[in-house]
Amino acid sequence: MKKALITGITGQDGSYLSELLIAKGYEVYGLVRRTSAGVPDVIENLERTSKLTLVDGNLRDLGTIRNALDKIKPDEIYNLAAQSHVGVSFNIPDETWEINYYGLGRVVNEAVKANKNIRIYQASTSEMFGSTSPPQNEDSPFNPVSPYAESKTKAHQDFIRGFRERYGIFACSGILFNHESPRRGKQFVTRKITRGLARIKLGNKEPLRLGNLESRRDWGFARDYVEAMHLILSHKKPDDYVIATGVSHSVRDFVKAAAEALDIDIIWEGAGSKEKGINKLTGDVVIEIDEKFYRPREVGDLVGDASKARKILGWKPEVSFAELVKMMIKADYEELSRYLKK
Ligand code: NAP
Ligand code: G4F
Repeated sequence: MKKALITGITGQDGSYLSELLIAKGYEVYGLVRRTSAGVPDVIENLERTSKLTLVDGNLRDLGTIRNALDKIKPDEIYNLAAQSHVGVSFNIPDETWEINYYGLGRVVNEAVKANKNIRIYQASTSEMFGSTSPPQNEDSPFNPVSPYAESKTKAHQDFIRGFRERYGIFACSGILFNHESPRRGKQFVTRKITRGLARIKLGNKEPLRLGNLESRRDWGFARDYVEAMHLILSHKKPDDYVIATGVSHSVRDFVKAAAEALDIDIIWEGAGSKEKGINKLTGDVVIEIDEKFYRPREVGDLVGDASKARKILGWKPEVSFAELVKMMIKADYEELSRYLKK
């Protein structure tokens, strides 16, 4: 039975990947750092039913990584742990570099010392393309514009591509474009919108405050994307792959689709930071712009060209943008209905 160690198991992708690897018969281990929030229910349940094993650790702490590798002796490592919020990375650049760059360095160095045949997956990102015009593929230049994107780019170049080319290590990057789900962190824009509008539909009068409505992202469904992670590590040759849907939408498009799924008709008034989204039926302001969510530097448009993954791995996305928005709205509406009724 193959053993996989997942860092970042408590995050959105960590939970879907755990479920996938367990279903494929892997022995799954997760590195978790202690936080006041504890582990999410989905991971707690998998651990309680002995489907996975959690090990204390932190990407900032070399000894904990060494101990985990010593104890588990994994065949594969999926490095999903990161300070993953782009906007926040402008406020905490050192912490971002410490986890995203040096953290990967610790994992790769220790993993290779323990087993030179180990397979390593790194959660790289479309943010690495930054200001490069879309569509972006594996040959597009990296032009990162945030501390998050810079740390991920250098981590990929030094410890994934670098180690692969210099030492023949089986190290791969999935260059994943944005992927979302009902398990998406609440501080990312899609989940913030689906929760905010669901709450408004349930009677809350507080407007939802957002930043830049014009930026465009290529949004897919997280469960489809963890399939790609596994396909990348299972291929005979280590390589890097763009994973994306090939279609981009603006944040405004996401708001419109989410509102439509809740039968809220929004009309827009004003411009720039004075713009407001108004519920046509009630006249209530439902969307306001708050400049605090603007970023010092913004990535305007990301559209991935995943033809290489399609051709070599046979991967393709299964869930469309419209289906994704509806799925997220349904989950948040149902969850908030239960919570607000208590
Ligand atoms: P996420 O929900 O924010 O999860 C991040 C995970 O990293 C959490 O489990 C977190 O643990 C863990 N973590 C943070 N700092 C750590 C540390 N010092 N030591 C150990 N664990 C630490 O992220 P996600 O959306 O699942 O994304 C997974 C990975 O893919 C990330 O590396 C992200 O940068 C990358 N990525 C994501 C997307 C996307 O659209 N989702 C696209 C491209 C790339 P806590 O629970 O303790 O906070
Ligand atoms: O949802 P976001 O915070 O995601 P972002 O910055 O694209 O990063 C996510 O995807 C990356 C892949 O490209 C991952 F690597 C990264 O780890 C993360 O998962 O913001 C999306 C867009 C941005 O342009 C942002 O400026 O939405 C805009 N936005 C507008 N209002 C907002 C808000 N973003 C957030 N988080 N909150 C807002 O109120």
